[in-house]
Amino acid sequence: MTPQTCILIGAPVDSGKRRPGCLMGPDAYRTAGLAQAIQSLGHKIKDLGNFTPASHPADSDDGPLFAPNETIGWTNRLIRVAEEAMDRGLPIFLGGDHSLSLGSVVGVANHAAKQGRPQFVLWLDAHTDYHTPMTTDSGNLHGTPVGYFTGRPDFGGFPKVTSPVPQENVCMIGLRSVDTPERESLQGTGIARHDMREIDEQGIVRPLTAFLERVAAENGMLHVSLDVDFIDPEYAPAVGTTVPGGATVREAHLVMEILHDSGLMTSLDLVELNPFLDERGRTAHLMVDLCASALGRHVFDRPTRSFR
Ligand code: B3U
Ligand code: MN
Ligand code: MN
Repeated sequence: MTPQTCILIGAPVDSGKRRPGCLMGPDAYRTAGLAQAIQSLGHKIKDLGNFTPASHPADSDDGPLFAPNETIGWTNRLIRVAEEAMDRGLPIFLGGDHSLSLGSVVGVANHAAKQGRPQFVLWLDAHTDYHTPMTTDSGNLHGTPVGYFTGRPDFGGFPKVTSPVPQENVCMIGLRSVDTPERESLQGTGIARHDMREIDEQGIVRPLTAFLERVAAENGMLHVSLDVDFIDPEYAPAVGTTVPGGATVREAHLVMEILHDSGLMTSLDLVELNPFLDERGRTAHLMVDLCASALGRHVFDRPTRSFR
């Protein structure tokens, strides 16, 4: 990979669910040596520090949604930050819970639209996060980003999505916890959904490379959203919603290594790390190591896999 300028964007978003702690994520990544790991691979780092939400009305305790106004504030802020960062390098959003992706993905998709290039999204997660504010049972907006950036209705109060990511350009890998309304609304969409059974039967390389070939064929921009719970909680315990049966450390690294070989990734989210639940920083360190794999860390040189 040619050397990149990686823009670190601290997004201590904690409003997307009730259990607090993800606000410590950005600083945990820094403490675990993220910048040093990236620099040692020959890339430049620009750390923009930690952002705050755009001003918003106070949230009340009544109503079906948890902290919607704060999440709207974050979405407004992160759309702008993402749009600007895309002009300067490869943004890495340091979460923060997954509701930060309402902003990060819409921002990078706006930038892609300006360039006249299609936006693609690789969603690495146990969950599909395809709810809308009307379908969520939990009221936790970290379960809604894919619904939002693909242009589902009922996101009243949120910024209008002017460049929705086409369903056909979204690929989800790692699924093992999908709510009934999400399953029903996903049926008949063009969103590629790869659950853990498929990974167990066929391996993780096949769905990934099939998707990357499409991104390359269409000269797309590729946003990768890595939820800690994509990985099995045995290796990545620092997450609020542990779902057993996730990707192994080896599968997760392989995904990142192939992403690097492809040269296609243009932006990245690291989300749902809750350092309060970690064991001596091991989950933060694993996420840093995965990010390093995505940016070129490897054991031996090998002929590069070309997707073009
Ligand atoms: N689908 C459930 C659970 C969930 C989604 N994302 C996470 N958990 N991390 C919900 O609350 O929407
Ligand atoms: Mn998620
Ligand atoms: Mn998840």
